[in-house]
Amino acid sequence: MEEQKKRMLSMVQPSGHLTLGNYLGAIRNWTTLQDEYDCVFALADLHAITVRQKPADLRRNTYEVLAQYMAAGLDPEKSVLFIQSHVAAHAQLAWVLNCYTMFGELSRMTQFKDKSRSHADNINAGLFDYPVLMAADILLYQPNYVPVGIDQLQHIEICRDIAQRFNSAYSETFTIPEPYLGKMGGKVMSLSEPTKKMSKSDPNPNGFILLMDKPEDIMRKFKRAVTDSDMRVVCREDKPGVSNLITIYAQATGKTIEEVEAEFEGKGYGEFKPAVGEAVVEMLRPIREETERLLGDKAYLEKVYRDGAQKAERIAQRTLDKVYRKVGFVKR
Ligand code: ATP
Ligand code: LTN
Repeated sequence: MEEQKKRMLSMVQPSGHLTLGNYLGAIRNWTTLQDEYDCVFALADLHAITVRQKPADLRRNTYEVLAQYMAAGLDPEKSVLFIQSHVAAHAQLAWVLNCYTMFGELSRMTQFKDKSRSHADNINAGLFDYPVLMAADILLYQPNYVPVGIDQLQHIEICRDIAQRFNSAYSETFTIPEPYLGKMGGKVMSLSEPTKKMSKSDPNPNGFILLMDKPEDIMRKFKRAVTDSDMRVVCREDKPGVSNLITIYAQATGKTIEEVEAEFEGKGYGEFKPAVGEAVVEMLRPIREETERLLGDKAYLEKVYRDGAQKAERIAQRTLDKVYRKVGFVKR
């Protein structure tokens, strides 16, 4: 008997251009999982509007991120690729789950606290409710694993709590998902403030590398990256800037941390930083070129997201029907 593959699901918000952090922390790991798992990957546009988006930018970024998913190696023949707002069940299940989520637990979410600080003029209910929509995204597809970066672990935890609460109030309804962390790249740090994560919504563009950045911009940002005055290329807790660059270089070249340290033993940052820049330029070049090619073929991108939505809807609707039945809604 053929063993059924385990399922994986993850999403990225099309709230800006993707960074090296999104790539190393998320998408690159996903591409290696496609054969082993039954994979579902989506663009979380419903989540993106929890902070203000210009409509034209949101639309363009959604196409761009879809193209980048594919350019990075996600294959629509193997994985389900779709746009969250195309599958109504996400918003529908989120409403039901809202009624099984406590105000107190949502108040403790660090992302909510951080974003309330950075968007103090727009602390809307969607921002507060974000983890519940994310729980719906996940639970609809009954995945075993959710590959994310470290920053999202708290949201996976609350998703598990909500699922368990629902399962014990009714009967087994949801698979309880596990987070899945890649070996490296769990957290790529900002180049300008290496104690903060690299983030596409950082107002300082020197802090992040975008997948679409031009080679000369990538080189400049790495040359300017914040390090320290001790010139040794070693990975150590009190050297967050250098440690971050070593990890990035290791990932771009496939070397281990020890190999990188040995390679730059006795050499200073003047040699190390441009080497990191070049390695990243070469890693990203094919992705940038393929993204540009795909963006020129809108008809193909549209076919991919339409087919994806159809497949996703079939899975999601089955779970939503079950939930509606269990809570006591009358069948239409
Ligand atoms: P924003 O800055 O708008 O909050 P973001 O850049 O943090 O966005 P998300 O869309 O929230 O990106 O995240 C998409 C995926 O990329 C998630 O799985 C997240 O954990 C991962 N990720 C984001 N930034 C990093 C990072 N610096 N290092 C590792 N993984 C990251
Ligand atoms: N909150 C996530 C994006 C996201 C997600 C999801 C990730 C939305 N829904 C479901 C995994 C599963 C983020 O900002 N990284």
